[in-house]
Amino acid sequence: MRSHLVFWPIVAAVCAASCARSDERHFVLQGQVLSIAPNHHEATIKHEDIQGLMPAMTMPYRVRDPKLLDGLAPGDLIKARLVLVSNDAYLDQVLKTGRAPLDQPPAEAPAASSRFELISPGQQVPNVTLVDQDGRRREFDSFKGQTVVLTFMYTRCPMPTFCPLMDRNFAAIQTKLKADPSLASAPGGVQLVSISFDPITDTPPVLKKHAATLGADPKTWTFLTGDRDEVDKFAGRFGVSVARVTADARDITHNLRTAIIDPSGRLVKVYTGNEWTPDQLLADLK
Ligand SMILES: [Cu+2]
Repeated sequence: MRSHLVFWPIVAAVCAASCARSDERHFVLQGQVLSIAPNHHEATIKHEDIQGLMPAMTMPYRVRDPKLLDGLAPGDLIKARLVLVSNDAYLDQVLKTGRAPLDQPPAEAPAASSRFELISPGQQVPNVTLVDQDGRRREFDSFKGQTVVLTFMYTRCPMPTFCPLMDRNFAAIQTKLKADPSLASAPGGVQLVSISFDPITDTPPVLKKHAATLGADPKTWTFLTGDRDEVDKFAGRFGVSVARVTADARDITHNLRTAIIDPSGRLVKVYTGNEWTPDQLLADLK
């Protein structure tokens, strides 16, 4: 996967030919349907490289029109148009091109979530030594005394509905915290923590720049990374599954988890995926 800076010109070339609206980007997705959500709003697709966007990976894709997934079943091969807008991504023009037997998942590479024991609400979150956006060593335990809202991300994530959405949600939470003194005065205050599971790219200077781009106030919102295996292990205990399936260590397939941790360091709640909103999380904080 290339950085945004590198793939923008490619995208611009693709868009010049095909973009209906200036803020839309279109890509060709080809792959195999692994599963379809019962409401037909989402399908998990194992897809080939998406030229100019991301390497081959398996992940869920939404459709705006559930009828597009009618008649499809796991195993079907499809070709579709992937539409990216500034804060959304969805498939349209879904075409079935064939069928193939489903691969069994490789037994030697279980998902991180099954390799690490999940922490349950009420349990103590384990400590881990990380490094912050200023390059300082940071124990996760040092956030004790504050209510922590924690998420996992990486800065090169190309899907607007994944990591960039977590960033936008955290930015919205930061704004609302500042506007609502009752929240800011919660015991110890509220600390936002974003941990990158891509330490190869997300060095402290990269995280610092990313934080500045998002308008993150270093007093309220900390960016961390660390040893890759340590981060995977820590993230895995919240249910984050990170897979690096290709030879290029920077290619990452992952899911999303966001957690609230109380000032004593106990897990309060874990949000799955990208379905939660800043308002829901703030209501839970209260
Ligand atoms: Cu991501």
